[in-house]
Amino acid sequence: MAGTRTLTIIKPDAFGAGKTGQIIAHLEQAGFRIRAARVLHLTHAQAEAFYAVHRQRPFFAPLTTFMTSGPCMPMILERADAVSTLRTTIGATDPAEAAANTVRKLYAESKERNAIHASDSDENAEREAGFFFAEADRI
Ligand code: 3AN
Repeated sequence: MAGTRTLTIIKPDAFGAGKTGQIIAHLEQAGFRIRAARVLHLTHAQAEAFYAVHRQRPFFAPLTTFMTSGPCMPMILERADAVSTLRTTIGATDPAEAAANTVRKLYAESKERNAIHASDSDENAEREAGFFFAEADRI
């Protein structure tokens, strides 16, 4: 059965551009409720650990540089069928390919600076939630 929680990150481009409020409103209107949230500026070591699965990809260095370029905002979100619904809500990795009214279509600049992260499986949602939040930080 699909899980009810997922992990999102409002990335440094969107956070720095002051789009956080609009993105959270979009997520809440899609039925998500915030169960944990924080603001932090990732170190390179943290960004490399978070994206370790992409270590061999050509975009790994620019991705970790971008993710450490300013503060970001990880959140645990809850609703039914959380992982797949959030993936649909944020849209394709490249905003040029994202469907109308998705977060990336509305707020992302490019495939590299694409406003928001969302876990791609229940297993990764649990791992990524644990990366940013202790049990005591969640409601
Ligand atoms: P998504 O964020 O849509 O799940 P992933 O997990 O394939 O996409 O990639 C993680 C992040 O790496 C993306 N959010 C994007 O910022 C970056 N990325 C992915 N593919 C590329 C690419 N071909 N060129 C540049 N950056 C990329």
